[in-house]
Amino acid sequence: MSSECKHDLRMIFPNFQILGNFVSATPYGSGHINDTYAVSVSQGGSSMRYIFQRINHNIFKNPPLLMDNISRVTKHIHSKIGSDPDSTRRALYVIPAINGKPYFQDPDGNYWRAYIFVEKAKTYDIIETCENAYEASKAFGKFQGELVDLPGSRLEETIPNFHNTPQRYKNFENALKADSANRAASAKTEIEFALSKAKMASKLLDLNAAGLIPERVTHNDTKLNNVLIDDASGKGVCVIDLDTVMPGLALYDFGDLVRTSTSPAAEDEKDLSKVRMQMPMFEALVNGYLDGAGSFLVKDEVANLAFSGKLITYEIGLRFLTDYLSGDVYFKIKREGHNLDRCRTQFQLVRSIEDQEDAMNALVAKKVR
Ligand code: ADP
Ligand code: GN1
Ligand code: MG
Repeated sequence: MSSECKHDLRMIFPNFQILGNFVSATPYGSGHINDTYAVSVSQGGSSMRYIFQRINHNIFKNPPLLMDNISRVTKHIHSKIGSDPDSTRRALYVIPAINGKPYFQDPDGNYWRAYIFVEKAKTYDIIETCENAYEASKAFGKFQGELVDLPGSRLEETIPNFHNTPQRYKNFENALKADSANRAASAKTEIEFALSKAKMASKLLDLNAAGLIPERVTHNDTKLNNVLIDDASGKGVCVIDLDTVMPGLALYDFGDLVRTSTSPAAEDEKDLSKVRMQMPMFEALVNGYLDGAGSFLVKDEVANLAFSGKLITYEIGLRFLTDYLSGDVYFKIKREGHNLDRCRTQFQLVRSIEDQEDAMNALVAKKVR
């Protein structure tokens, strides 16, 4: 087993329908949830890579149902792409296990899946250019559009209430009350900020309950590093990380794009003066999203594009704060106080969005006039 790998991928590999010999495995990417590996395989004299992932089953309680969602979604998108020679780069392609299932369960109870590795493309942890913002947003908008006619029953909710902000707020209140890791005293400013913004938590759910914005099939985790950008063309090539594709609101997806693609700072940046909502990036996101999703969006979705950015940034900030208060039980961390650092950038970005919200709304209104 490679010394950097927590798991023995050589033992997992033969359980999937891949012809060829295992060569090596290395931990890959910067996701906060699953264990991801790039696996090199020798096939007919050339080297091929695959993505292997151990699904985090503490977080996703029912991996077989989750993989059923992903199989349905990827097959549907592939049926639209058709025989394009680049098809296995344009949508994730699930490699079946030897037993025909879209996953393999190892003797320790871990669930594994394998995807074709999308080569000649990369993910960005920090936004670099307006073009990338435009392309990422267009790709996620298009992804939502491709799933408008997904046949069959409602997708399984892989994490119930995932973007239910009032519920996320309650979870924060409970963690604060319990203060199980004895950390509340070290997060006073952030706790006060979280409490002061509670009022906005229910706005999108209220609009949904009033019949003004519809439930759709949405991605729900549209952070910038969940879309692959083509190295040569700079175009969005493939939407990845489909664990949370399920019923949701379109604005959850746009909001998370604003959260992750308008600030020039890392999600865990310690220097908060670097964190800010940049209007040219927001404009690129709006343009990309309207070009990608465009025609199916209703009036109240468009009118809340800027607000969704503020709300989702607040919501993820609440989740980081909750996890910090609970002793880091959810998000992977690399240093002490990591979740508090992440929370601080989110709340700083909420402030920056608030400062510019009128201008953001005016920009959107001008586009759709
Ligand atoms: P997590 O849920 O932990 O965020 P992801 O599914 O987003 O896991 O995968 C982590 C990283 O692995 C991604 O950000 C991306 O860089 C890379 N990755 C995932 N799937 C593929 C793929 N099929 N081809 C190339 N890279 C991929
Ligand atoms: C997680 O899996 P990843 O790293 O793409 C999280 C998102 C958060 C994000 C914050 C299933 O996303 O909801 O917004 O971290 N995914 C899950 O960076 O909780
Ligand atoms: Mg991810």
